Amino acid sequence: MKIHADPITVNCRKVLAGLQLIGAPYELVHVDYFKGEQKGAEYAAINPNASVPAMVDGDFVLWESNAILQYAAEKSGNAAVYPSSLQARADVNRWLLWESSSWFPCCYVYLVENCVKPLLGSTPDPALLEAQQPQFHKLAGILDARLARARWLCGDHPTIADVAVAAPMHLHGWARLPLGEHPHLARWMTEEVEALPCWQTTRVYEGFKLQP
Ligand SMILES: N[C@@H](CCC(=O)N[C@@H](CS)C(=O)NCC(=O)O)C(=O)O
Repeated sequence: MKIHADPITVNCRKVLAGLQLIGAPYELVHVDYFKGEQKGAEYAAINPNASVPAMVDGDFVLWESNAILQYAAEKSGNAAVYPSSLQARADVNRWLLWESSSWFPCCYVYLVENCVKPLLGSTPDPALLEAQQPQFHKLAGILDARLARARWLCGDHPTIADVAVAAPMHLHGWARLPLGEHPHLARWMTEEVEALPCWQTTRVYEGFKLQP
C-alpha cells in the first residue's frame, strides 16, 4: 500500500496513525503540502481533488482519508479496530462520516486562523473564530457526552473512529481549540489518544514540524 501524503496535515496524520493502529504496512510517498505539490499535474492523476492523502494499492487508487482507513482495516481483517458486527461497525462509520462532514471543517477554522495564517505572516481573523464558536461547542459537546460514559469513542478500546476524530484536533494547543468546557473530550485526547503509540510516532509539533 503506497500512501501519498504530507505527514504534517490533519488527514495525512490520520491515515498514517490509523494504518499503524490497524497494523497495516505502508510505504509513504511524500507530497509536500506547503510547496503545493498536491496541486501538481503528476499528483492530480492520482487524486483529482488536489488534496492529500491518497492511497495506491496495486492498480487500485483510493482517496478520502476515512475510506482509506476502512479499506485498510477491512483488508487486514483487524476487527478490533474496525468491528465487523452490524451495529458496532455502523457506530464507527457514523463517527467517520461525522468527522469528515462536521468536525473537520469546524476545527479547520481554528487551525487555519491560529496556526497557518500566523506561520505564513498573516493575522487571524477574530470574527471568523468567534463565528465558529457555537458550532465548535455544539460538536465538542456531542463528543464530550459520548466520552463521559466511555473510555474510547466506540467502547473500551481504540478504533479507527478515535484516530479519525482526534486528527482535526491534533494541534489543539497551538490551534487554541476551546476545550475547557469539555473535560471528557480533553481527557480522551490528552490521556488516551496522545498516549497511543501510533499517535506518538506520527507526532506533529508546533510550526508543522516533525521534530521538536
Ligand atoms: N475529505 C478529504 C479531505 C482532504 C483534505 O482536505 N486534505 C487537505 C490537507 S489535510 C488538503 O490537501 N487540502 C488541499 C489544499 O489545501 O491545497 C479527506 O479526508 O481525505
